[in-house]
Amino acid sequence: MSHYDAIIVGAGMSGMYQLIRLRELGMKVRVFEAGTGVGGTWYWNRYPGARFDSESYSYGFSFDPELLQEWSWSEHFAPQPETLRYLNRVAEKYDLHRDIQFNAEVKSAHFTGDGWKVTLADGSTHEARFLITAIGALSAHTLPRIEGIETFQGPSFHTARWPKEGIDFAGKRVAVIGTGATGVQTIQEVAKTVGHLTVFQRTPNWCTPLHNSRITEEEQARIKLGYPEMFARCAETYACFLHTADPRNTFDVPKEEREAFWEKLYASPGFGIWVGNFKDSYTDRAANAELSDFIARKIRARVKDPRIAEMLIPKNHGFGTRRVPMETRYYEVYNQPNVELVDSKATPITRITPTGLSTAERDFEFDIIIYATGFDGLTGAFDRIDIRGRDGLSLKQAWSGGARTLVGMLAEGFPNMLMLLGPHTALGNIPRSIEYNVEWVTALLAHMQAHGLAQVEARPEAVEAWMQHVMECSIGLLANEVDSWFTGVNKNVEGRQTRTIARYSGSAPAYRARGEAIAAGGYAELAFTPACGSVSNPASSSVPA
Ligand code: NA7
Repeated sequence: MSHYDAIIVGAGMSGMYQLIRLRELGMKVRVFEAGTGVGGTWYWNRYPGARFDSESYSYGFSFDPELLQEWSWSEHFAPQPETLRYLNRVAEKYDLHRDIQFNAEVKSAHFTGDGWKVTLADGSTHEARFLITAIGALSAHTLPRIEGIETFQGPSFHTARWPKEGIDFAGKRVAVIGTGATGVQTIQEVAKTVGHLTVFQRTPNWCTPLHNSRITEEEQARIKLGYPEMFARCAETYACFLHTADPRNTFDVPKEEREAFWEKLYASPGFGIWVGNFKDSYTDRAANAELSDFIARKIRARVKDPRIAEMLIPKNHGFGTRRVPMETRYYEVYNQPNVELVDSKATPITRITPTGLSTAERDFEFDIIIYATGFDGLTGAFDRIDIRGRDGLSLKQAWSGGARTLVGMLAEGFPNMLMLLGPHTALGNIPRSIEYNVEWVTALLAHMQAHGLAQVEARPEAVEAWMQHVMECSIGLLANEVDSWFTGVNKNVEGRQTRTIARYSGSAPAYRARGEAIAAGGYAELAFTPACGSVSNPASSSVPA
């Protein structure tokens, strides 16, 4: 059995950055990664058309000024292969591979009383004082629960398990199941070369134009000069994007001016139309209906067949209450004669067959089936590892009524387990959250080193207070009334059928303020055990800063 100071699970952006920081503390670290390379989300999601919806330069790591100047993003919203090249460059620069074991799927992690024992799929066991999960918020992919799924004889893929060599669609009959952010990116790309495409849509989403473009030399120079200001801007906004809500309420603005504002947002690149809209867009029902009506008119203008246009306009939720897929000529795909849209709510898929699939109405034949059916979000990746804390407590069981955390990074009953993208962390522009969480965890571990502390755990009352705050932040959000991974719903997963307050919906600055307050207060919300002392009641032991 090998021994480390810390084991990090996952070599995506969070695992990579945490490894860099823990080396600076002089810790002996091992990263276990199921894939054969670094990159996490950008390693696994190789489906055609995968790309950023956040501006490339706002998404990259900010911690290394030299890297910021060295790396030149080619497009405002970079495609997946470029992002993976970027992350490989980071790994190379910091020589990360020497501490990462690839093809290493973590099956279980058990707290031993002193630290953690981790078992891999190959049966090997490894021990460490700290367990750091860097397993992503959207990484546990889910296939649909449809009978016969294993019987299809042609190639079929979940978008998050795309073959590295790619797929040729020319002349092929292709099915895409699912129309979330991933399905939309896939559909608009596959439609360019496909023989015939059939899209199975259960719930339409409100999609808006990405307006991607190449970065000119002039823009590149401006971007590189402006990094400090740009990251400062990200630090101020609600979700760390370059865009943030307009301070006005919808109906405080005269109708004509409102329409002009929406037209401008619709014609602008990126998430502005979603997160840069009037501040009551997702809390005021009438405001949301007005905005939804504007987007519906856009869809009607772009889709030639009015019947298809109506099928593509969501009727059960308002604009922005689920993740808004960003698109490039997505709606125009449905004007192609070789593309068909099937309403999977009206006629659900009943069976996957050796040659295609069946609905209650029809049998379809396909050469390729693509499952763009999403992820068991936020807690799914935790559920897939047998994590057991103090006295054998199972994390899955502890969280069966919903995850309970302190700032998304610690859980009661799981000493020395630190979560980098745990539930209830600030989401939005994910790498900005990752960098903050890594810095916070690193500062905590440095504090423990400096004070000779062996164990840390969230105090029950601190978890309770944080959970109250998470609940309060979600009050009044129209998104609470809609099924999606935002509300912890995934129809393909047992136990994920009903809506919960699954994520933190406060602002990123408010989230960081909590983190700062905990650190500045000498970590009074955490219970520590001194290095050579016996394990005492975590609720009563505490060491001042
Ligand atoms: P999403 O947004 O969860 O979308 C999954 C899609 O798959 C969605 O349209 C589902 O319909 C559909 N789905 C799932 N199961 C079925 C079955 N059985 N039949 C028909 N359709 C089905 O996942 P994405 O990968 O697109 O995006 C996830 C996040 O990754 C995204 O938000 C970005 O932040 C990055 P439903 O809506 O449930 O009716």
